[in-house]
Amino acid sequence: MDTTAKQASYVIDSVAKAVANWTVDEHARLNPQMPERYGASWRADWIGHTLAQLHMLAQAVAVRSPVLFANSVRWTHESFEARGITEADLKQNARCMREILEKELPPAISQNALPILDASLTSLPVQATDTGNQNAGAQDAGESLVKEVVLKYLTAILESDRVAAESIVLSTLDRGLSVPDIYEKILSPAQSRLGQMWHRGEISVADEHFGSATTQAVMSQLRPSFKRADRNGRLVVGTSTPGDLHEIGLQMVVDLFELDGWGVVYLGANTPIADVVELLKRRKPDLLALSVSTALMLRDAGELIETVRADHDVAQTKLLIGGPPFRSVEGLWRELGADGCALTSTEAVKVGNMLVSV
Ligand code: B12
Repeated sequence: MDTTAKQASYVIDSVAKAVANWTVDEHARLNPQMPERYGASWRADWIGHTLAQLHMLAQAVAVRSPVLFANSVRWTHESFEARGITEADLKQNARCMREILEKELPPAISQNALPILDASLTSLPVQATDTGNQNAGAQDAGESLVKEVVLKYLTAILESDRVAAESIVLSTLDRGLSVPDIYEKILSPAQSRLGQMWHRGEISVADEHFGSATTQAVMSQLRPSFKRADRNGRLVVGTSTPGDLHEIGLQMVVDLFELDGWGVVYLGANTPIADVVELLKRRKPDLLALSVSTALMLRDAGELIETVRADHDVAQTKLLIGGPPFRSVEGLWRELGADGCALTSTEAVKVGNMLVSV
């Protein structure tokens, strides 16, 4: 990561609370009918939204990506419009935020942030979204089986029926699907679909939690049917950044490395950077697989990579990165200093093998 951009990013985060309050004050001054339109919690709600935008702007500044911020703004608008919040108000809020940032930030900082904010207010072309691989597998022979199973699995989840959900997926083993197929064509698209429904306010957080817990239970039950290749002597450590609570994508990735014959040290979600480095020193893996589940974790991912690179004991560890933000912003993994990037778990194993063979 560029040092100046990174510093600007931290400054934006540190002033975010104050800027969010001033932005909402200004927004309400220009639109006195806000309390009436958005109800008793209007102020807290808009401060929450503005804060979220500022934190995302900070991440986009750190990795110097207007596309990242524009995608996030568009993504937020989709969700807010589904909840009755108008595009006009969201744009007005963004304009007020811009005004405050321009007034309050030192020019050395604002020159990193304002062009990124401005690009989102104009018609910046948006690249692919991060809604996940919902159509994975649609083109092959098992297409109709896969579609049917995803639908039945989601229905069982929405009915809170864990036993039915588990047996729907586990029975596909007898119908010829492999574990990687089940991960990529059933569980992964089902999780993405749950995310989309939650984003649009169609299901509750509880439904999403139930679905994710069920997916993890299914994955554990698939382990006895793993057909592992002979051990190849390679070792991968799988981790995510501090504060990242998503673990399903990373778990899929490391499971497929295991099937390919690799030894796996899976750290799961939310691992402190110092502890990752200490483990790398102790285990000396061939590969570090770093999962970044949302754009809000990008700067920490960059910090983790920089810390690994700065420690001469582990600096040479090959570093593979992946997760939803890399689907929508080309070249982002290079900006963070990784050696390679993959968008799915099957691709992760291919790229991982390539990285350690050179
Ligand atoms: C389940 C879920 C959660 C659960 C996670 C539970 C768990 N035990 O894992 C919980 C409730 C904790 C959660 C919280 C949040 N979430 Co969430 N979550 C999801 C959801 C619905 C599914 C994630 C998932 O399991 N996907 C399935 C896996 C298989 O897909 P994947 O992660 O993309 O992984 C694949 C690839 O990316 C790749 N990959 C992944 N890791 C790696 C690593 C390497 C090395 C490689 C090579 C490849 C690779 O391979 C995987 C397999 O193909 C997604 C929606 C979605 N579209 O994915 C939102 C989503 C990721 N969450 C989102 C958000 C915003 C949040 C919150 C900020 C919400 C909030 N306001 O609190 C918090 C953040 C909490 C935190 N600090 O981390 C957003 C991110 C948006 C963005 N622009 O960045 C999403 C996209 C939902 C949305 N509607 O906007 N979430």
